[in-house]
Order: sequence, then C-alpha cells, then structure tokens
Amino acid sequence: MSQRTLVLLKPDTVRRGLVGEVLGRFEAKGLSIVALEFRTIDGETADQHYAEHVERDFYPPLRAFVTSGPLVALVLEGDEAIEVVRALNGATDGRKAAPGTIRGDLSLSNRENLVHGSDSPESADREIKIWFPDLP
Ligand code: RTP
Ligand code: MG
Repeated sequence: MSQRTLVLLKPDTVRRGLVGEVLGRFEAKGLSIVALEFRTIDGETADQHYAEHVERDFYPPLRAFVTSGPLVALVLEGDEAIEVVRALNGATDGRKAAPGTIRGDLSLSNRENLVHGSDSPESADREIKIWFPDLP
C-alpha cells in the first residue's frame, strides 16, 4: 500500500556533507520525494516534532542538536514507505545499527544518527502536518 512518511536529514547530515549520499539511498530504493525543505528549526518546533520524548532525560541534548543548524525535511512516498525508510535508516544507535543501513554505515552515535523516519501511519500524518502544513 502506498504511504507517505516524514524524513529528516538531521543537522549532522548537512554538516558532514552527506545530504547527497543519504538522499541518494532513498531515491535509489525507489521512493519518491513529494516535498522537501532546507531549514533551521527553533526549540518549539523541535518540541512539537518530538512530543513523545520531551520529558525524557535525553531530550535536552537532542533538542540542542536538532536546532543546532540547518536540516533537510522531506516527505517520501512509496509502497510501505514508513517501514522501508526505517529499515534503510537502521537501528537508532549508529554503533549498533547493521552495516548496509544509513546509520550502520555512516554514524557512530546514538544521538547524531543522521536521519529520522516516522514510526507509524499516525506519526507520519502528525509529523507531515507539522513540517508541511500546506501539502495537499
Ligand atoms: P527517529 O525518531 O529520529 O527516527 O529515531 P528512532 O525512532 O530510531 O529513535 P527514538 O527513540 O524515536 O529517538 C529519537 C531520537 O532521539 C535521539 N536519542 N538519543 N539515549 C539517547 O541519548 C538517545 N536516544 C535517542 C536520537 O537522535 C534518536 O534518533
Ligand atoms: Mg522515533
């Protein structure tokens, strides 16, 4: 079933010059870009996006990280896009993520792990509305 998912190429991806590499993996897989924006977010937007995590111990440094510089937000579309993107991204902790995944190949951090992908259809709907409120 065709789905849409919200993806972030977090500030470490931009700083490390990996936007092309990471975006290329999604495109090569066959997913379509239906929206894309390069922007720097404020803390309030980070709080909205990470609403499920704002009370967690790891949230303050995560908030500082995601607001630390420009990122790329995009909506990808394709068959089972939500699960496919999370499989391409790999496990949260780059040190443990499997080789072949974006995090497994390119990240050595549990926080600076390059990418975000929505974790369910409900999350995808919620997140797409936050980042691209005008997307039809
Ligand atoms: P994401 O939401 O970014 O796709 O990542 P995820 O589902 O694999 O991981 P999640 O549990 O939702 O965590 C969101 C982001 O918070 C940072 N994090 N830091 N213990 C820690 O220091 C810690 N745990 C998570 C990561 O940047 C993670 O992607
Ligand atoms: Mg998550």
